[in-house]
Parts: sequence; structure tokens; C-alpha cells
Amino acid sequence: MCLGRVLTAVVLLTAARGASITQEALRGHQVWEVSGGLVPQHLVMTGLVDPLDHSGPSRSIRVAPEFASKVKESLHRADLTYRILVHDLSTYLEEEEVREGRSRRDAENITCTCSSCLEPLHSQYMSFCQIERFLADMAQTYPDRINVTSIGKSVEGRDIWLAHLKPTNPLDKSIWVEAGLHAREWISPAVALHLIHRLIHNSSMAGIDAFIIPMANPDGYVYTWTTNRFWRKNRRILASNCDGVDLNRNWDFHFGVGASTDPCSEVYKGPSAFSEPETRALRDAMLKEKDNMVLVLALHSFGQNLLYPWGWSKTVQAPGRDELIATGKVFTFAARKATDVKYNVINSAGDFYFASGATDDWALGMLKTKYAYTLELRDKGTWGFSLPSDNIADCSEEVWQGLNAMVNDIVS
Ligand code: 0X9
Ligand code: ZN
Repeated sequence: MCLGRVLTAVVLLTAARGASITQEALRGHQVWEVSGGLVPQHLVMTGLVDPLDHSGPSRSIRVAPEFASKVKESLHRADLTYRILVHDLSTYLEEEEVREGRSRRDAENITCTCSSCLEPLHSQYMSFCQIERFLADMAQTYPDRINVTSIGKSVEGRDIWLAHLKPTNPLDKSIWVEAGLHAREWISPAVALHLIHRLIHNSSMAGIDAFIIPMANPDGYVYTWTTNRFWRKNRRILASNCDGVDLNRNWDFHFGVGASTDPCSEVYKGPSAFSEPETRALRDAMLKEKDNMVLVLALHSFGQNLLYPWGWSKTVQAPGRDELIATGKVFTFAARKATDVKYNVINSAGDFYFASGATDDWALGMLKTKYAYTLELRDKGTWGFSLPSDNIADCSEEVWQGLNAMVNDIVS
């Protein structure tokens, strides 16, 4: 989040108030930009701060009012300075809702009609109810192009939908795209829905079967619409005063490295690997398709980076590392050509930070899928998770072009 945007938001706020829901969960929370070095990891692991900026050494952090003085002290001890970018996140987000012309409560309660659900695909973020309606409508209208099935239920009993996009001349090769594992990263499901739309209406991707999970964490996503726009984890209610498991730390491959054992942390790994119904459902569905799978792509945000494994080690090289980098560059080149946007190909642990138990590491390590990545979508931090919806079309276009180029490269 850049300061200029924040100040604009604050100025606009007076006119904006009234139409949106309050974000009580984030009342008094601030966003700080840290300078002078890395944010001490113990602050992340104990849940004292929420690292927002994953596009390198974490600099942007969310600080709850009750932890502000402790965090300030720790930063001071580590010789780090900070400046406040957002003084009250709840106020900032209320303005965001108005800017986007959206009332979250309304969005969850409306009875979707086909017209109210298809239209937002291009210009607005879709609520979970709209996503479900869109998928059902596509499946009913184009049964020869798309098959939609539930692969299991979330903690709160919502369906996790899998869209299977069928090519006209199958090559018996498939790709797997996962979106929405982190609830607040709204651009991820938005792009996945666009991919589904493109695969139905355009010619299919080089005879490849595409398996797309547009919303892997439905409970968390609904919670970001109704209660806390910055919720990341699932909605597991825990026997502590903090809830939620980070589903991108819960997969069973070097489980625990770079993840937290503290339920209050945003990177809490859960009590055991695959403790969560969401990751179990994804695992089982992926296992069924693994034989033909050539690529696994997990869509996240933000930072504009294509990350290749491993996330669990900085010293052990992933098998096929050179091909992962080369094919990754095919993606970034095509994406740049499409919308003039710059993505970088980087290593998860080496260029980023340790994080095991993520989808990409598990796919490469356990399924032996040759190409497994995490794609951190737009932007580079100006808006972060609050990316304005007028980015959806261009972001989807660059991913569509990048993905096509990458798939052609892999199967050729
Ligand atoms: O930390 C994550 O889970 C991902 N970044 S995010 O900002 N979307 O939370 C990156 C995961 C990269 N992959 C591995 N570490 N294996
Ligand atoms: Zn993420």
C-alpha cells in the first residue's frame, strides 16, 4: 500500500461513510512499513504482526492495537524503523467498499440470477454465492465443455468446487489450477473464473484437460466479505483465542518448516499435516488426476512473482529446477507481451522466505508433477489485497496468455 493512495483514501472517506458494513474486526489496526532490515520472524510466528508484503523481505505489516507497543519495542531492539501507512484499517476498508460500489452484506444475500452473476465476472469481484451460481450456470449451459463437481466440504460445510474443462481433442495431459486458498487474495479466484470462461468460449488449450478450483477456501472467503477483509486462513475454530489454519502450510511435505505452531499466527500450520478438510479434499482430488498432470499452478497475491519450489529448503535444489525457471520465463515473457506487466521468476525459499506445507512443494515432492508453481498475481504493493476490480480483466488476460505459452512450451 503506498502512502499516496492511503492519503487519498482518507480524504475521500468522509463522503464515503454510510453505505458499507463496518469492519469492526480491524478497528484500530494499522499498516506499518518497516525499514532497515527484515521484520523479525518471531513477530510473525507468534502472531504479533501479520506480514502483508510477501514480495521479498517483508516490509508491510498489519499491527493490532493491543500489540502495537510490543511490536514497536521489538523493531526498536532490532534497529528497525517504521512509518504508519494506514492509521485505521477498518476506516480504510470501508472506503474501499464504497469505491468499489459494493455492499458486502447485499452481495451475500442476493439471490443470484444468471444475469447478476455473469456480469460481475468482468468488472467486479464475485461473492461466493455468485461464484457458485456462475459455475452451475456454465455446467448447465455447456455440458460438453465443462463439468463441475464438489470434491468435498469446508470446515463450515461449504462445497469446494472443481471445474473440469474438457478439450475437443484430448491429449491425455492435464493442468491443475488452484485459487482462493488464502481468503483475502481476491484477485486469485477472479482470475480463475476468467480462465474458466476463456476455456469454455475460446478454443481449448492445446488439447489439455484443465482442472480448476476457483475457490479452495470458501469459508475464509465468505468471512472476508462479511466480517474481516484481511482474513487469510480457513475458519477452523480452535480451542485458543485465535482461529484458523493457514491452508498453505498444512500440506504434508516437510510439514512445519517456516510455519508456526501458534494458532494466533497467520502462518499457523494446524495440529497435523492435512488436519483440514479443505486440504484433504484438494489432495484427494489431485491424487485422482496425477497421472496426466503436467503442471500445477497455485494462484495467490500479491507481488507479481512466479515462485518455483522448494519453499522448505534454501539449500536443496528442486528436481528439474532449470526447466522450472526456463518455463517460468516463458510465462513472464508472454504475460509482459499481453499487458506490459512485469512478473519475476524466483525461488520460494531462496529468494523469498522459508514456507513448507504449501500446494506447490507437495505437488512436486509427492505427486512428482514436473512443473509446480505459486503465481503471486497483481500488484506489487500499491493496493495489495485491496486491488481495485478494474485490474481483473487485464490481470486475467496476462495470466491467460502466460499460461497458454507455458502449456505450449511444456507439451511441445
Ligand atoms: O506464503 C505463502 O503461502 C505464499 N505467499 S502469500 O503472500 N500468497 O501468502 C507463497 C508460497 C510459496 N510456496 C512455498 N513456499 N512453497
Ligand atoms: Zn497466498
